[in-house]
This record gives sequence, C-alpha cells and structure tokens, in this order.
Amino acid sequence: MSKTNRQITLAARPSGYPKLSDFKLLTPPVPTPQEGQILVQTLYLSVDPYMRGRMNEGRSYAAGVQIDEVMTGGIVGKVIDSKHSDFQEGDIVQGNLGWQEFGISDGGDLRKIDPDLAPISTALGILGMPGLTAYCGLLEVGQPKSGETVVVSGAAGAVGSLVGQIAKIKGCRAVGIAGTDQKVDYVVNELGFDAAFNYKTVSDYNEKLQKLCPEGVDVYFDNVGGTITDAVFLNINIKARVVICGQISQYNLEEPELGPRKLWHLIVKRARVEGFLVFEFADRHDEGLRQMATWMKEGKLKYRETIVEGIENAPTAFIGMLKGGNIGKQLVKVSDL
Ligand code: NAP
Ligand code: FER
Repeated sequence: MSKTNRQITLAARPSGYPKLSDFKLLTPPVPTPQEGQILVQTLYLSVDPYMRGRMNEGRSYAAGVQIDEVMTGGIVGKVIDSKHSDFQEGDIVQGNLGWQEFGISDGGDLRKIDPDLAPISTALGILGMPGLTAYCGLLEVGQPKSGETVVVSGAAGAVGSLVGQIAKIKGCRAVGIAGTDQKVDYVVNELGFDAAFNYKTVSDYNEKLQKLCPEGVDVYFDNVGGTITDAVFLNINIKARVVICGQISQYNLEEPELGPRKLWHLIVKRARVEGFLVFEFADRHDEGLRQMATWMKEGKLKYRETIVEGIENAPTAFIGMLKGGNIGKQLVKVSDL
C-alpha cells in the first residue's frame, strides 16, 4: 500500500470554464482510521456538472468547496482498514469522499455495493445519483403518459441518455438534443430514441422541433437551459410539464444571460415548470435503484461510460465533460480492484 495519498484541491475560483490551474495536486500521508472510522481506497471517481457550482463563492443547497480544500465528489472504493463494526476490509462502497486516492469515513455516507449485481462503476452512474435523477425527475416531476412526446436536452449524457430510455419504456415518443452527430447517432441507433438533433449544426431549433415533434411536446426534461430551452417552450402542448433538472449552458458563463423570455407560452398552454433536486426524492431511491437494475438486466436500459485514468487527470476529465467530451457517464479510474 502506498503511504502517500494524492488529492486534488481547489486552488482558485474559476471565472468562466475552469482551467487546470484552478486545481492543485497535494501528496499528504494516507490517513489512519480512528475508532468508528473506515479507510477507503478510491477505485472510481465521478466528475459531475454540479461540482462547477461548488467551485463558486456563495451559498447553495450545499456548502461550496473552500480554497485549498479537497474537491467534493462521489467515489466507489474498497474498504482497506475498518474500525467500524458495519464495514469490513474488502467491502466495496459508494460514498462522497472527494477527489483523492484514500478517504476516511464514519460510515454515515457509505452505501455498500454488490459487485455481483453490475460493474461497480455503475454505482456512480446508471445505478447511482445520475440514474436516480433520471428516474425521479422524469417519473415524479415529468409524469409522462403513454403516447406522449418527451424531449430531453443533454440527451447523450449520464442523466439524459437514461431519461430518453425510461420515456420509451413508458410508451412515449423520445426526442433528444445533443452536441455532436456521434451523440445523435448513439441515442437514436443504440438507445432507441425516436429522433434527435445536433444543436451545434442545426440553426433553427424551433423548426427542427416542429418537424421531430409533430404532435408537440408534453414533457421537456431540461438539462441545459439557454436558447435550446427557449425553442422547446415554443413547442409545448397544453398542460405540458417542464422538468428543470440542469442548466449547464449557464454554469460557465462569465456574465449571466437574460431570460427566460418565452414564459407567455406557459400561460397559453397552462404548463408547469418545476425545478427539482434528486435528493428530494430520497424515499424513492431504493425503489428506483431496484427498478433501474431490473430494466438493465432485461436489456431495456443501456449505458455507456467515458473513463479517464489517474487521479491527476480528474481536472482534465471534469473540464472535458463540461465541454461535451463525454458520452454517457464521465468517470475517472483511480485504482484497480
Ligand atoms: P452529462 O450530460 O453527462 O455531461 C454534461 C453534458 O452537457 C456534456 O456532455 C455536454 O454535451 C452538455 N453541455 C455542455 N455545455 C452545454 C451547452 N452550452 N449547451 C448544451 N449542452 C451542453 O452530465 P450529467 O451528469 O448527466 O448532468 C446533466 C444535467 O443534469 C446537468 O445540467 C446537471 O447539472 C443536471 N443534474 C441535476 C441533478 C438534480 O438533482 N437536479 C442531478 C444530476 C444532474 P453536448 O455534447 O450535448 O453539449
Ligand atoms: C446539479 C446541478 C445543480 C445538481 C445539483 C444542483 C446534484 C444544485 C445546485 C444548487 O443548489 O445551487 O447537477 O446535482
């Protein structure tokens, strides 16, 4: 076992897109667990859009990362030393131990993972927070009904790729919006979406949506915001449900954009726009994970991962994901099992 831990800390608060110089690699000693604590070796680390918000000054639903503090984030790891009666050496766990090779937990935030159920990395994707976001956000907030049209932006990402597939399982027409032709091809030809388009090569989103959604939009699962969302608002049906899951087009702007400006369509269509956080539906998480695992086993849900190797490359993986470099869930592989 290495005696040195490697951690990525926040070196500076970014302006616009984060840069590599906003992060620092530190090499303190591996910590020793005290009574009631567990030492976990990170195997996979998740990089997620919400972390961009945590790098900012200011208050949110969760505290931000302080300068010189380890970047927060979900991990899957192996228990290598335990002074806690519920955990044993060798257990595979998911927790929020941040961007580091070794972390200490008191067990409160750890979830045991069954490595025989699915590859352990899925605990950070389809069988983890992003999977539950798609499941709870679409089903609880979006309330899709068979025969309806569901549009999802960020369609080829961790959350969006699952939203479209769950919409199909529920008998809906699924239409995706994504940033490359490869992603459009992936969601239509591998995941079974009915249609999709590349927002970087199509200039008139409204016209494209009219073509791809001839019966209008009943549910819009919004991962991105901005001009894409403006165009979807023009196409919503009476009593449409707009699920505000993410607004990634806004996270890296140096100056906030104005808007939304298309709200009068909500009057005409008596539509509902609702923001949500996955944590709000904690009482449905066990059920959601069981259902997602079942659909996965039945071949009804597919997933992909984009994996970068080495803790030192976590900032590169994170910045790459914010710029659309990933298909499916972006992960960092930190160590072998
Ligand atoms: P992801 O979709 O796997 O990765 C982010 C993707 O965003 C990129 O691959 C990129 O794909 C797209 N993107 C980046 N800049 C964009 C822009 N200006 N316009 C349009 N698309 C852009 O990430 P994820 O983890 O699944 O998260 C998706 C969204 O859900 C994020 O907004 C996130 O904040 C949100 N989220 C919310 C909750 C919640 O509880 N509310 C929980 C999890 C995630 P393209 O190539 O298509 O541009
Ligand atoms: C996310 C985007 C935003 C997310 C959480 C938030 C868990 C919450 C932000 C806030 O409270 O400011 O992807 O995922």
